[in-house]
Amino acid sequence: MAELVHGTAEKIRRLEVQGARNVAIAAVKALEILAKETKAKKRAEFMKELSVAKELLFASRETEPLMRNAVRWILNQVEDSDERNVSELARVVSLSSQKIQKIFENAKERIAEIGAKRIYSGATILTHCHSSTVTYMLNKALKDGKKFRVICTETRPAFQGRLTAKEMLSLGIKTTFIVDSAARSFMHEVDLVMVGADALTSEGSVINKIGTGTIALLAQETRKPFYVVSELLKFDPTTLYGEYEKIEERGRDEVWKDAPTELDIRNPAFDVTPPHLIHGIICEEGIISPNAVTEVVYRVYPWVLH
Ligand code: RUB
Repeated sequence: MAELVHGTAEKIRRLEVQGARNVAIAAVKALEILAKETKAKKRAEFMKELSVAKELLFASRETEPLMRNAVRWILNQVEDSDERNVSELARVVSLSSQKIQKIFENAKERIAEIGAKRIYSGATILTHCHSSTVTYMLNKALKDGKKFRVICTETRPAFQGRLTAKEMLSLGIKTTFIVDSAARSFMHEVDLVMVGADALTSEGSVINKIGTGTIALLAQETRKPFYVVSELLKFDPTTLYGEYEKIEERGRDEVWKDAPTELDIRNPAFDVTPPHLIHGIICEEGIISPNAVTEVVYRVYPWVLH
């Protein structure tokens, strides 16, 4: 059974599935398949399979609390069930997986409705990396009749900005593509910065693709609003209890294949943007201050904190 989940974990690790939402959806779907195909006869055996799957998925990428919250929630639903029958437990996994995907879907819709209102005709929006939440919101603004332009950074080393640029073009949005280091040169053309998130911390910091923090500083320098577009379930509850959010460090080959072996190459996938650089977090509960994140998560998804 582990092989089934192993395949998904590998796709996540290799960035064949990228972006926090897509990663979380792939992970919960993998649990659903595991539940459908399990050969386990006893509850304990099935629980062991789920636990191994959880560890494999968690290890695929370090900075993905949305995936962790979702997987943990599904496992808790199974643990809380009194069922002994494996096929009934498998049903709990399927239903819970579908339920959490529905929560993601509703949040995405709500975020798009709220965020699209901040986009006005004639605006130029700078985004970094590829966030499905941001691109969906931009699509909604377009459907609402707004005419705007997008600037995408290429997002080295894995070039996720190309995904964003292609998606924008396919929607018919006027798009400019720049190298990451050109961001400062283009800030005077930007009206709004809108980026996604991988993790929200209890102190109101946001963790997103490497380079996001630099762009936030540029937005501050030029007094342009810097918005984070994110569902609340990207909150990492362990940060409330003192843990640091781990920043995934990826392989050197992504940065420079065949580089001199004695060269020290570092490749952090994400960086931290502190709350004082964030204008607002556009989430399913509205546009909130980064400092309000813990309270709002506690109100809407109290189970995340337990
Ligand atoms: C993707 C990235 C995205 C967030 C949000 O990094 O930083 O901005 O994950 O995406 P990577 P979404 O390509 O390394 O996964 O809004 O789709 O959850």
